[in-house]
Amino acid sequence: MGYIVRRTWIVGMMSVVLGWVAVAAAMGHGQATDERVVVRVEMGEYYFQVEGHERNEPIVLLAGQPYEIVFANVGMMEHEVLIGRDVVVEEGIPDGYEVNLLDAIEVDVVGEGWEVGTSGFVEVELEAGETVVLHFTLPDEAIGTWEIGCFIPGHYQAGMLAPFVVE
Ligand SMILES: [Cu+2]
Repeated sequence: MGYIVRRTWIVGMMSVVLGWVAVAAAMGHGQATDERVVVRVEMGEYYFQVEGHERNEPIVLLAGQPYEIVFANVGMMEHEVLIGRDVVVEEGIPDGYEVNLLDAIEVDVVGEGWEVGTSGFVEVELEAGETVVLHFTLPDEAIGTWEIGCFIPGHYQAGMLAPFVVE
């Protein structure tokens, strides 16, 4: 397989997720649609970039909207994707987030003729040239400003991060 998914399994988290989904479905969303919206995020040295936007510009998603997020490493080096808040610093080096946005959300990893559903999704690692496709819907509880970052040593410090906004 072309990438590694690191996950933690949290007992009881599924009921929380199902609760969020029920609330999101009941409330409805002004701009969200039932159609899965495709967003391609390219990664390189040292940036995240959505088509039609500048490098490391904020990435904005809607709560309640089903998404297909395509992460494509178009760079020359390995990169990783984490989305969260509160950077963890280990011995002076940034090393991930205290809180991870997708940790309590059902995420389907799609590709190569197979599909995996998981919760407790923390991180994607992509070698140069690799792509991964994720399906997920963010709940209203996710509304706010997060950050997407790469914590391969030196990359975050080189500026490989961007605001990740859920509206
Ligand atoms: Cu990187």
